[in-house]
Parts: sequence; C-alpha cells; structure tokens
Amino acid sequence: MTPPIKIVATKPYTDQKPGTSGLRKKVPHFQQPNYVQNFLQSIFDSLEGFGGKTLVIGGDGRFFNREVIQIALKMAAANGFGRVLVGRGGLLSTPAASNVIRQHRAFGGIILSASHNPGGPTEDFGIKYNTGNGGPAPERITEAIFERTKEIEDYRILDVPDLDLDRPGVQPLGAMTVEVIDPVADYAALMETLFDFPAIKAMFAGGFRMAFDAMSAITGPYATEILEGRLGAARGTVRNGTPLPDFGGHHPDPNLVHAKALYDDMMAPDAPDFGAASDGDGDRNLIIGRGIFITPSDSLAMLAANAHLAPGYAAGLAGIARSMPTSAAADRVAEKLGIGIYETPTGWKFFGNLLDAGMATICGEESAGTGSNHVREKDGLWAVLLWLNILAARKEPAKAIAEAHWREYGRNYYARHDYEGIDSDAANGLVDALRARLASLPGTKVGPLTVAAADDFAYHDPVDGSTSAKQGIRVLFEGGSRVVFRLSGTGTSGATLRVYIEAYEPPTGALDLAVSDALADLIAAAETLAQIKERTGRSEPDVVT
Ligand code: VG1
Ligand code: CO
Repeated sequence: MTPPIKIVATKPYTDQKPGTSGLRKKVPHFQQPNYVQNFLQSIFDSLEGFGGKTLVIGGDGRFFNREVIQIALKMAAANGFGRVLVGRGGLLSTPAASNVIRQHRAFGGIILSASHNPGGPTEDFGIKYNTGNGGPAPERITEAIFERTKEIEDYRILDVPDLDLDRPGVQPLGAMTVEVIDPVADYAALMETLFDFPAIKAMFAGGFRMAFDAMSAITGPYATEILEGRLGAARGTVRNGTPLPDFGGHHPDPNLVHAKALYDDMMAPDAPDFGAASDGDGDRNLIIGRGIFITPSDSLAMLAANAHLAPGYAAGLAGIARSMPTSAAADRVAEKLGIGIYETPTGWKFFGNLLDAGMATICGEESAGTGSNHVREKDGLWAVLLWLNILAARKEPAKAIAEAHWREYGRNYYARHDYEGIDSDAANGLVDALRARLASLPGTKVGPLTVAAADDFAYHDPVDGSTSAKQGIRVLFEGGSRVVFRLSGTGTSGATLRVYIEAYEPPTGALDLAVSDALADLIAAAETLAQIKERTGRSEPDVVT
C-alpha cells in the first residue's frame, strides 16, 4: 500500500534568497521549524514537468546532511518524482553529483553543502538546486525559488520511516524508487576517459611523490580510490581522507591559511613532488608544486596552455571562461591559441550556458575553482588530475612549468584580501560610496598610480541574452593593473568584503618578485580608495590568498 501524502501547513521565511551558490545559513537557522521543508518545496514549486522523472540527491557529509537527505527523499516522493539516485551514506561530491545528473539524464539534482564553510552543530549548512545539464540553477530559477519562498503556504511529504542509505540497491518510497549508488564509481570512470592514467601511473611507479589533503571532507574517498587505488600512488598520499561532519573542526577551505600544513610540507627541503587539496564539497583545488604555490588564476592559464597534453582535450579548446575577479593570465593563453575568452560574474552558474553552447571548454575562478565541459560544476580532483597528466607528459617539475609559462606570457601578480564578518551596513556603505564615485575616478592619482577607468561590472550573457548587474566594482589603473571590490555571496555572518588585486609584468619584466612587494602600491591604493579601515575598523584582512 502506498503511504498517504501529507500536506503540511507552513509560514514563509523572508530570508531564503540563494546566494552565489545556493542557500547557506548556520545549522541552527536551518533547524527552525519547516525551514528546510519550505525551501525544498519552493524548489519543487518552481520547476515544471518532473512527474515520474529522476532526481539526484547528495551532499558533502557535513553535520545535518543525513537529516536533510531523508526529508528531501520523502518530499521528492510526495511531489511526484519517479526515481531518486542518492549517493551511499548520502554522500556525493559536487562535481560527482553534476556527473550523475548528466550520465543518468536526470531532471535535476539537490546538492547539500556549504562548500568551503565550516561544518558542525553551530556552523554552516547549504542547499542548492542543479538543472538537467548538471549545473547550478541559473539566476532566473533561483529568483523564482526565492519568490516562492515568500508566499509558500504548505509542503508535501510522505509520512514514512527513514530509509537505509548505507545499503546500495533499490528500495521503494511510496510510488517512487530510491536507488542508493556508489558515489565514486561513475566519477572515477569519467576521469579515466579524460586523462592518460597509464602515463600518470608510470610516473608514480617511477617514484613520483605526492601529498593530497582532503581536509576531512568529501574528496577523501574519491582521491583514495583514484590516486592510491587506480594510479598507484603510495599509501598515505591522501591525508585527512575520512569525511567528518565537522571537518575535524577546521575550515575545509583549500588556501594557504587553512591548508597551511600542506603548504609548509611543500616548501620543506624534502617536499613531495606535488601537493594539492580540495574543499568541503570537492569542487575547489589548491595546487602547490615543490617550492611553489600556483595561484588559482595562474593554474587556470597553465592548465589551458597545456590541456592538449591530456587525451580528453587533445583536439584543443573551444574557448576559456573566467570570472571577472580572476586574473587575466588566461586571456593571454586564449589570445595565443586564437580562441574565445569570456568574462563572467562570480559563481559557476554563469559558465553553464557557455559550456552548453560549446563556446568554452575550460573555466576557472580565482577562488580555487577550475573545471571543464566534462561536468557543469568546478571540479577539484579533475584539476589535480590534469596537472598530474601534464607533469607526466612534460616530465618537468611544476615549478619549471610555471616559470616557463611566465617567461612566455608574462606574470599576473595576484592576491585576494578578505575582510570577514564585518558589519553589513558598513560593507554596503563602502560599496555604495565607491559606486557613487565611479564617474569621477578616472584621472585621480592615488600614490604613484593613476586611475584609468572605473565601473560596476555588468554581464550580458551571450547565449540567453540575460543581464546581471552590480557584479563588482573595478578600478583600472594606467599600465593595466587593477583592484576589484565585491561583497561575498556565500558568507553566513555579517558581510565579507573581498578585494582582488592584480598587476601584470610582461615576459621581459621582473618575474620573481614577492607577491606582496609587486602589489604594495595597489594594496595601498585599495585602502585609500575604499577607506577600508575607516569604514570597517579593520586594518588588516583576515585572509590573504
Ligand atoms: C565564493 C567564491 C566564488 C565561488 C563561490 C562558491 O563566492 O568567491 O568564486 O564560486 O564561493 O564556491 P563569494 O560570493 O563568497 O565570493 V564553493 O566551492 O563555496 O561552492
Ligand atoms: Co566548494
């Protein structure tokens, strides 16, 4: 007998607006009565034509993941989905979920994650919806979801006991079926089609040493299976490889602050040949060669310049896309290759159209996100494997590849300064004040620098014609250096101001400066222009990446 569908009355919340990547709040906030149910029902109410179709559900395993998966399953059944594919234990990395949606031609997917944000009973949780192309829902859908959350009156759910998600196989849930799948299998198979596994395997067999820090997050099982299992890397290559609900109390954010232990190891005299890390949900990557940190913006450019060495990209790239705050290093590669370069707002959802239209093959963000047309999310392990494929093909250390790249294309010195948890009004005031001065900035002298142009970035999607305005304040200086200011759309307490700083040195210029020296004038100019200290009370950023 199919269990009856319960229709439960509820009241709207006013703050369920999805940000850069889904709805993110503290766990206790999500634990308010019906908070999760309201958002999930609003997603379903904003979609059409999914009756009998397949939905993918998975999460990064953080605290509250299991509870929300059970709710999502029972609501998907009550709303009329025909089948749900769910990762064993409720686990799926974000790129793996994107792949499952695509491979199984699902209608869409629900991914539970707050990505690089910390996890635990008082830390962060998140929910986002991905469409049938495997990518994050575009703004038109996230806006419809938000509108719906403001007027929702009831939600639909099956009144049944929880399912056992640790047992692979098919089980009924009302009229729907739930299929518990191996979270790693489809993804690992996809990676084997893109990269020269025998060459990478031979490199490891020849003594190549690597350290991969999974940061107690979701990539542990993926990296262990692929690096240690299929590629023969030494046992222990993957560190912190067991996903923990609180990430061991750390921020699963692969940058030089939160992955400092890995960084220190990679700078030591006996460092492994190659180091990498990934974030909470497995879509970001940190790349550190022996003795050299490769910035994400540089990594994007270097991967694009060398991608043809991997079988999956041997035919060349159609184009490269990067988010606006990402450095222009990739632009120089695109120019040399004679392919398109696209500049989008921050957030992976803006790459989907370009990838679907075949205009871009590789995409990247300065925030340690890189990916390609193999899925519709950024993909941490993919970037690591592409680096390994390039290292195996070129038979040179990462440091030599980076330095040769700069000698050919020049170097975009780059840093991002984050001021976290600042007062929201102060943050908005800072941005508003800059915005008000945009027209009068050109010609202004700031220290030794002169402003050449200033604007508020607006994106016109060349595929669907949509426009996204107010995506970051850009101040360009004479000589081509720049500073960008924007507020984070993923933080969960107060506001986070991000200041992106970039200066270009041509191939004939100084290529081995310390980044802080190369950017010193620009950092001072950013402070002067935005009055950061005066407005936020902060004299130093919390995180420099
Ligand atoms: C940040 C990054 C952005 C990234 C987003 C989601 O957004 O800057 O590049 O796409 O996080 O990444 P914001 O709005 O806080 O700057 V993930 O790995 O947290 O899903
Ligand atoms: Co992430």
